[in-house]
Amino acid sequence: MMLKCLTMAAALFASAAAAQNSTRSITQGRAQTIVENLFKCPNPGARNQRVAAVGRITATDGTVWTVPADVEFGKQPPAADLFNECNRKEPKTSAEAGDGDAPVVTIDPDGEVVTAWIMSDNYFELWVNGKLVAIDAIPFTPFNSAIVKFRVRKPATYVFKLVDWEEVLGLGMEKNAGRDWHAGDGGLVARFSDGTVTDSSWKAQTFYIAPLAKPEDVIEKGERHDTNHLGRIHPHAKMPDCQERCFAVHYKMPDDWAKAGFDDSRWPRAFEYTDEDVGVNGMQGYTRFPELFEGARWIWSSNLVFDNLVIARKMVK
Ligand SMILES: [Ca+2]
Ligand SMILES: [Ca+2]
Ligand SMILES: [Ca+2]
Repeated sequence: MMLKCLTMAAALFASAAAAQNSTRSITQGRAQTIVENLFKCPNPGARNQRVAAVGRITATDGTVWTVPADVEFGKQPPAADLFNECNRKEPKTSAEAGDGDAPVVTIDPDGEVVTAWIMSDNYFELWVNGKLVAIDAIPFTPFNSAIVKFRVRKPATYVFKLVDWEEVLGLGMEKNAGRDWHAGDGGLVARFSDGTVTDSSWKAQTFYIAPLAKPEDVIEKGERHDTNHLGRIHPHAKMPDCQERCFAVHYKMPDDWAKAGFDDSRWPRAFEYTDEDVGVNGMQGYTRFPELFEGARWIWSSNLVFDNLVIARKMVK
């Protein structure tokens, strides 16, 4: 009897913990700015410059969230540039780009060296087996791309933390397409020299969803945080007109999300997107180098517009 009680208690505790992970936390309105701008572009001639601010907002359940995300930007040097107008690194071809003088980050001294070419809308961090390997050089815009090298033993787990940055903190909106209140969109494309490419074989989970007319627009199906009925890409995504009164839904990231041992088996698969879905005009860090990204697909969670903080994971053999 005692054993049975203990087993039941353990089962209850486990299900409570599982429920906790997928419990939504709801905020409404604009966050308070805590960092005015993470990044200042040293080239005034670079196009499409936006302020990369960070905010803080308290949810109805008392949880305090950092928006658009807690990031490591500035805590170590950024990744080497493939293309970066702010650093006037603008090679015209893959041959001219070379290897970008990227340093090799060692995870395993007896491992193989892997090179990665990465472009994200807007911000990425690359973690390999739980170790931070690369930080995007530009958190919001101009759009840039990176060359990253690391030494690792296989199998290894590649993990991206991805942020679709925002101008209206806490609400996932920006000035765009002639509108003051426009929901921006995300995207990641990467190819690795070991043959790994971003595609739907990756897992992708979303942790911050906005702007929403109502929190119920996020429908939970197991570990899916589904907003597909709102439209998944521009121009099909429905722009809510709630503006300052819009809601956001947040989920706590599991503590070990970057680690190889984290169980992502119940996470949704990554969704693939086309160049047109993402809108690659103006993304020369990608369009100039078709050879470097050959075979790689743009990926994100199921909603390219409303999902603003995404973790993408892939175990590589
Ligand atoms: Ca970037
Ligand atoms: Ca967005
Ligand atoms: Ca974006």
